[in-house]
Amino acid sequence: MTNTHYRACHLCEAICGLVIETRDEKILSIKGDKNDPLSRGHICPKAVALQDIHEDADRLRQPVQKVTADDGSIHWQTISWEEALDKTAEALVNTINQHGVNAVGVYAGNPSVHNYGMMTHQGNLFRHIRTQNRFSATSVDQLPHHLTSMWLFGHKSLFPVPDIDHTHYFLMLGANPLASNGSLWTVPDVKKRIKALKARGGKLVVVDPRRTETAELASEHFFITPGTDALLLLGILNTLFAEGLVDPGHLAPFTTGLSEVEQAIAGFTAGFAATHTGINAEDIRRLARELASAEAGICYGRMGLSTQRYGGLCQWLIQLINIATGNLDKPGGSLFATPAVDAVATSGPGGFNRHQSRVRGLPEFDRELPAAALAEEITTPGQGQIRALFTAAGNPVLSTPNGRQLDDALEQLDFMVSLDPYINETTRHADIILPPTSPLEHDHYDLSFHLLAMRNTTRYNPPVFARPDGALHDWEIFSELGQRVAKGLGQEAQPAVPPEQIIDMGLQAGPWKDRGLSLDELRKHPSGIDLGPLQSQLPARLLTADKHIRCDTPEPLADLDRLRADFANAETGQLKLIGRRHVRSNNSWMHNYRRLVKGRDRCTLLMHPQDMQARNISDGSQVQVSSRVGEVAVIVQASDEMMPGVVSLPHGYGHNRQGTQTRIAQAHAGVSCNDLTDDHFLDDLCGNAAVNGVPVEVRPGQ
Ligand SMILES: Nc1nc2c(c(=O)[nH]1)N[C@H]1C(S)=C(S)[C@@H](COP(=O)(O)OP(=O)(O)OC[C@H]3O[C@@H](n4cnc5c(=O)[nH]c(N)nc54)[C@H](O)[C@@H]3O)O[C@H]1N2
Ligand SMILES: Nc1nc2c(c(=O)[nH]1)N[C@H]1C(S)=C(S)[C@@H](COP(=O)(O)OP(=O)(O)OC[C@H]3O[C@@H](n4cnc5c(=O)[nH]c(N)nc54)[C@H](O)[C@@H]3O)O[C@H]1N2
Ligand code: SF4
Ligand SMILES: [Mo]
Repeated sequence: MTNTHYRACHLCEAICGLVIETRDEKILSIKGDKNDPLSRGHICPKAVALQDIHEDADRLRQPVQKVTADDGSIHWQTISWEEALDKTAEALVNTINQHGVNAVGVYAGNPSVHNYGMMTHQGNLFRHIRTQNRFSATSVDQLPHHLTSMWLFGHKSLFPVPDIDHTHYFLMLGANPLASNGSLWTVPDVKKRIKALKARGGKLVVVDPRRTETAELASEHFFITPGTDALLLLGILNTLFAEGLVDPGHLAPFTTGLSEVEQAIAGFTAGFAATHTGINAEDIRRLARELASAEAGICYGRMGLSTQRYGGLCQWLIQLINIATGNLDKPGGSLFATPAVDAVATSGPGGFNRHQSRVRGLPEFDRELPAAALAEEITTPGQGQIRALFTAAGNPVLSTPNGRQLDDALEQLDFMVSLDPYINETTRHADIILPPTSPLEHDHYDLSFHLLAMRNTTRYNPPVFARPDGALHDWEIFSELGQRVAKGLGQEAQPAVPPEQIIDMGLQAGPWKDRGLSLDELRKHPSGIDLGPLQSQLPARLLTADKHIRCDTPEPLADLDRLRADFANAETGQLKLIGRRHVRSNNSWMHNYRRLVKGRDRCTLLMHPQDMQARNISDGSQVQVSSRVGEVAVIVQASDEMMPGVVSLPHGYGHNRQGTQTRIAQAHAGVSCNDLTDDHFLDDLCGNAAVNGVPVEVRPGQ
């Protein structure tokens, strides 16, 4: 019998609604759900990968344990869940008893936020391991946004969301939604929305060192020297002040500190920005004027700004510009979403620098340390050294700076366990791998992404397939381990309330409870329920103590000194490496699906012909790319999409390592960009990795 299932795609932040047809255990088709009020039928080529993930022969279905033979050879032995959970808990408890809680390290990766059971239940385990050595992909990603939101709006997850459907002017920096489908901005079908913006006479301006797919669609594109965006944003803000264009509008009664900011940034003129960014001063002033005079406008920046040397300053300045132009909390500007289950209401506001990493003294954020410090915390002896590591849904060997160093460090651990469906570059170092059910075997609710969505909607999906006998969901694995570790440590375990019950309670207590929302109600609307466009809601939504926005944040203001000093003696002429995303790929783990990897090699170095000529490099040849920490050999592709002086390499490749079991990925191995990125090249303000703007050299291959 043919069945029709409605299901969100969980692979990226666009959370597209899908219609999946099945017959018995077979998937017949995966299509976009036209009735989904958010995605309106949109999908990208990755949606079909849900079937490939589900059916992948390399995906583990049973826990495995590493067995090393006398001759040193390694094989993975299937073990029962009971044994795997008991052994894992025992190793964690022993480590804690012998060396203290900080001897256990934890790394949580990106899919954790796309899988709501992991979010609701990781605390069931982690509350018993109160280690300071917690790490996640946040510090290779959106850390500056959390800090900005905490500083300005009183909560780490109150993110202003660009209201693209109603805006007239969009200044977009360091983001490529045509490839990424949007980030910290859930915006399915972004291409159509950009076209609509232009069709109604609006303007999209893209600032990016590469003329990206999004830039091609823009009304105007500016190349910018990587890592100089803070100067551009300061030049814009400075112009707004200098030309009397600052008008916070309805924010004025509860916004303070703008005049202190005005004084602090006085030297950072458009002229100063022009000398370093590559954008001329008059253009910078024009951008400021256009944004200020637009009926409603947006300033938004993403990975290219978040993961560079001044990510914290950049994200803070972006919000100051939105505030100063009166575009925050305004339809057509950037607004806060009102999710039906409001994770903001039920989570702590976040904290910063309350403790520091042991070896390098890097600041904590929200009880997590920068991922760039993970390797040294494993390899540096002393009290608090990490001896056992728990990774969940992460591949830090390919995702964090100086990945080779981490790759080596993981071998030094006494014990490692990974909650992951694959034996990949990271999990190959584990002693035990605990594979969860396939995504289609568990239910789904977007706990994170409704908070970031450009329209308020809500949707719940039951599982598409029943889980195989004995298989465990991610949340159950956390729960089971939590119980065992608690017992071993003589603590009380948390009861395992299924995630859907938590959602049901959240819906009934949430901001839309008057609409009668509950899990039962959502089950009646499989394509989701539309709750309408984003609404203006300040100052009520602010979580600052006095419901004010204080713009003169001490930390970023102090960081201006670093910026000033760095650019007073900035080196020029050095090639800079930036990243690149492609719509058929996703971070490090979607290269094992034939339909997605087919076609030409995507792990190539893009370089401007001028830079190639200067180095005697010919198109399509192999080149050596080197940085302070490493070197890779890769095929170069001549491209006038690149700003001269800038080269681009995607991340998430480098699959040709011994002992991994991802056969298709190995055949499309590529090289890891993070073998070049530097664990000491950070945004010193936040501790976030600067994977963009890394100084490199490129020379012809041997
Ligand atoms: N140079 C450079 N580095 C980057 C970036 C960049 O732009 N440039 N981007 C950064 C960003 S934005 C991010 S988010 C990080 C990502 O960094 P990570 O989160 O560390 O890496 P992923 O590649 O997302 O790996 C996800 C892992 O989760 C597993 N997995 C997938 N689904 C599930 C599931 O449902 N349950 C469990 N338990 N496991 C699952 C996969 O098998 C894989 O091992 O990379 C960062 N690194
Ligand atoms: N297809 C696909 N989709 C994805 C992902 C994926 O890997 N593949 N990953 C998902 C994840 S985890 C995330 S966080 C999002 C990221 O979403 P986005 O941030 O939209 O994605 P990126 O393609 O990394 O865009 C960053 C842009 O910044 C530019 N850039 C680099 N350095 C600089 C700089 O110094 N200044 C400026 N102005 N620009 C710079 C790059 O050229 C690039 O175009 O995408 C998500 N969606
Ligand atoms: S854009 Fe593609 S990967 Fe992202 S949610 Fe939609 S279908 Fe999935
Ligand atoms: Mo990310």
